[in-house]
Amino acid sequence: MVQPTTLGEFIVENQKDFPFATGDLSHLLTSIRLAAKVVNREINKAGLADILGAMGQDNIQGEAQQKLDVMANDTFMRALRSMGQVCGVGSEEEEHYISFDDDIHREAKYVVLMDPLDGSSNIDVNVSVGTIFSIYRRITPTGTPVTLEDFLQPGDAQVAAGYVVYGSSTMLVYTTGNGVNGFTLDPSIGVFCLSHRDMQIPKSGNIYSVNEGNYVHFPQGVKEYIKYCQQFDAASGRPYTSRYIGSLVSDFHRNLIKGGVYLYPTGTMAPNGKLRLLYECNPLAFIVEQAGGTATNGKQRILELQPSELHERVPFFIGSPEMVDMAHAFLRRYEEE
Ligand code: AHM
Ligand code: MG
Repeated sequence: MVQPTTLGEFIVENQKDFPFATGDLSHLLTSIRLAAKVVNREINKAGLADILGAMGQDNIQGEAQQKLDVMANDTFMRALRSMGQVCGVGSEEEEHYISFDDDIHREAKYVVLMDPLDGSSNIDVNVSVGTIFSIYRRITPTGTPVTLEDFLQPGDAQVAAGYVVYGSSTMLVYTTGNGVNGFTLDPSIGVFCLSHRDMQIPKSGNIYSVNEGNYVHFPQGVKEYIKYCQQFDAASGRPYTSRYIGSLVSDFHRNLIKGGVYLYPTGTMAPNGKLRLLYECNPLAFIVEQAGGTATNGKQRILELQPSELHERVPFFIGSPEMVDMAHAFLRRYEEE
């Protein structure tokens, strides 16, 4: 029987492709892999914990039930702190960045930005959720405490990024700038196995993903693009299909595989959109570009934006390159009028 390549083997085999590799990044990815398995286990028993909670018990272990997004944050923080490669972490769950300020971690080269449990409002209804992460080399010298400047780097400076989707199966997808690879968790042995080698997003597709409840608040160019997606045109396969889970990682993952476009534009209710540049948009933008796709704020590449704050929001257009281009054409046309 042919043995699948495991994530652990893949990380080690590909370490040589990484410039200046000392093994630190490999160790860091190993911590993320471990935390992902722990979070996966907790999410899988969330429904059961609710039943026991409703029966007056706390949860299976008899502990008070912790909110899953807090649990995911704690789990990833602990895993990232447990090894010596990370000097600080910015998280959606934390107002300020966390500095790992001790003798060992001050010497570390990397900072991590993460959304530990994206789409967590979906857990109650058994819909897939995800973790998103982004890794940078620090700018400040090693041996000193990390500063905000280390986190506010443009996405082009990322050395690695990835996501975990806790879905009908659990997958970890990541890039270190040499293409995108996906690993599916085999729950029977607790190992991520290489299942999607060198992922490429189709140049075009027939899926558009947007929260159409916000339609009346969108810029005219976005409204017109949505109408274009809905119009009949046999040659280009329209109308497109509308698919919106409301869980960014899942919506992105589907479009990456099938081809499609995801939009979270500005709106009168959300002047900068909703999604966060540093730990939602940048990592997915790095992945999509590595897979041959495009990610912009409607005008500029996401990866070129200079962040100004940790929890900054930006409008987000991501997916198959020809579809994002077409959305841009509509934005430009209606901006000019
Ligand atoms: P969260 O980080 O608070 O979970 O919010 C991000 C989520 C994304 O997963 C999803 O794409 C988006 O919010 C959905 O927002 P909306 O409900 O406005 O469509
Ligand atoms: Mg989020």
